[in-house]
Amino acid sequence: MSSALFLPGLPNLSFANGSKLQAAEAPLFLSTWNHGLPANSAAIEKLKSGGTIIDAVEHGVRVTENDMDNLSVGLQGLPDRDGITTLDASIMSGDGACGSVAFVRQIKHPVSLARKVMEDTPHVMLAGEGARQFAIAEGFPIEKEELSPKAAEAYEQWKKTSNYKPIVNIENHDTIGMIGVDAKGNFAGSCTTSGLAYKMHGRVGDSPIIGAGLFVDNEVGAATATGLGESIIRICGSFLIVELMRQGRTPQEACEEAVKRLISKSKNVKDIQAGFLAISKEGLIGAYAVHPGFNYAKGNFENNMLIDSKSKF
Ligand code: SD4
Repeated sequence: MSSALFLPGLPNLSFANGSKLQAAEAPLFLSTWNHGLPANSAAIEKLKSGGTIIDAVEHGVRVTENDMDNLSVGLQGLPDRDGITTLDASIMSGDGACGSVAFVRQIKHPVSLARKVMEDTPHVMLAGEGARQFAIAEGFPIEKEELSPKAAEAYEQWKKTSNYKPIVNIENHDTIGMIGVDAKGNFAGSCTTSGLAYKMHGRVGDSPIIGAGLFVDNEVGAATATGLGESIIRICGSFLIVELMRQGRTPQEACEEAVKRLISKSKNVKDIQAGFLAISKEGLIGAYAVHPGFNYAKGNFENNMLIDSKSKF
């Protein structure tokens, strides 16, 4: 028997670009890239065991933060130019509560620290040493500051040329952004990354910036982003998508418009990859990227599968 519940969504719709969107099942999670699959599974398990939607999106992406093979999320991620791994993360619920941490060191689960900022401080964002001090005060373990063997090897290679040039889909466009909705229509989202490899020390990307890497509003839906953070920040990508949905665009139309906007505000688009995911309160989903190669995981109580996003080029 089906355990999935259904949002009072719209029937299947077709759009001019040929994409077919389905009224989505709730609970439902969308997460960026291959690592979205295990993250979705953990989020679904969390809901099944009685957790809330915010518990689910936190626990989902903690799996990625823990994954030693992942070189773009968590402390095992590739370092900045100075050989230091610094992390960015955010979390948001559909009632407007949100928290984030940026440029934080030695914390294994920045998404959980972001949640503490949201719940236990009057602030939205803590950065750098202040975020680390807050983590210590909250009893988070402080990890040894050393690169994982894979990251150390990659950094040694990189130092031979010290050439910084993002490469579409290959270098490190692997942030995990997760958005989800429960059976009652409560939305939440999370986003966590070690940011661009070999970035300048102190650089912060889109992932911890509410409205850029993540935005959630129960009245409308949710959106998240992955890719070159600078290009996403410039257009307030996730906020833009949610606002376009508020004005009546479907999630797919909104993601496509955000990519169009991003392209119009960026130089050297051939070297820039960015991708967006969205869910509307009607239960529709959207996904779109600048270039081919962006995929995402869609999971509910019955299925969890990888889907290739459409792209502009
Ligand atoms: C950033 N958006 O820091 C992140 C990087 C990313 O996949 O998505 N990597 O700009």
